[in-house]
Amino acid sequence: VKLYSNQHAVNPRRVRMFVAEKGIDVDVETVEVDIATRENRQPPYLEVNPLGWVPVLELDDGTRIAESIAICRYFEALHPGPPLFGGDDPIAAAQVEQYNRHVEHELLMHVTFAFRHLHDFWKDKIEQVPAWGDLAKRVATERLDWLDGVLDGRPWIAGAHFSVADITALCAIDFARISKIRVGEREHLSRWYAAMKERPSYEA
Ligand SMILES: N[C@@H](CCC(=O)N[C@@H](CS)C(=O)NCC(=O)O)C(=O)O
Repeated sequence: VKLYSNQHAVNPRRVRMFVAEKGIDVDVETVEVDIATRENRQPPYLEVNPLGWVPVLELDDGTRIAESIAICRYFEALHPGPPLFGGDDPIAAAQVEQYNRHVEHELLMHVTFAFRHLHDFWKDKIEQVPAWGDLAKRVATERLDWLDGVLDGRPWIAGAHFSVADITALCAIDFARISKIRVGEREHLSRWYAAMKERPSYEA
């Protein structure tokens, strides 16, 4: 299988961390796609993903999966252990889904908007709306307070067990640094972040 990826980008890292956490022994050939030169927005990459995003997983039969959580779910179905989507327990699965979506929509999305609308990397590449970036940065910072509260009294975001929600949050938080949004003194988030850094998947 091939993974169309970018080593600096946040969403491909989610997939790499997921694969590392699973300990999957699968031969994934990484194809680096250069976002800086807009390679992802031109043919032939647009045939791989007409939306121009990475990551995309391409199976040996040519099937493409072009959404990071869909890729993770594919690997989860093939390799159920350790369960990173809550496993067979309906409540645990619902909690993981809830928190992963909360982290995606409340934190990662705003971190992404802050980067896209404020950082020089995107200058002359996309239409930047700085006021949108400022607002997104403020919201992302507030969401770190929310996440600090979530982690009060529990080791991982969805509860007792490490899950894909932790991977999404870690990737969002590391990616936020480029926009000068940081964990700072938040007690529970700091403890969780230190634990995340200890995991071998952190280097993925
Ligand atoms: N929801 C998609 C989002 C993918 C996405 O935002 N990818 C970014 C990199 S992290 C990208 O390809 N950006 C290139 C661009 O905007 O041109 C997923 O999770 O797979």
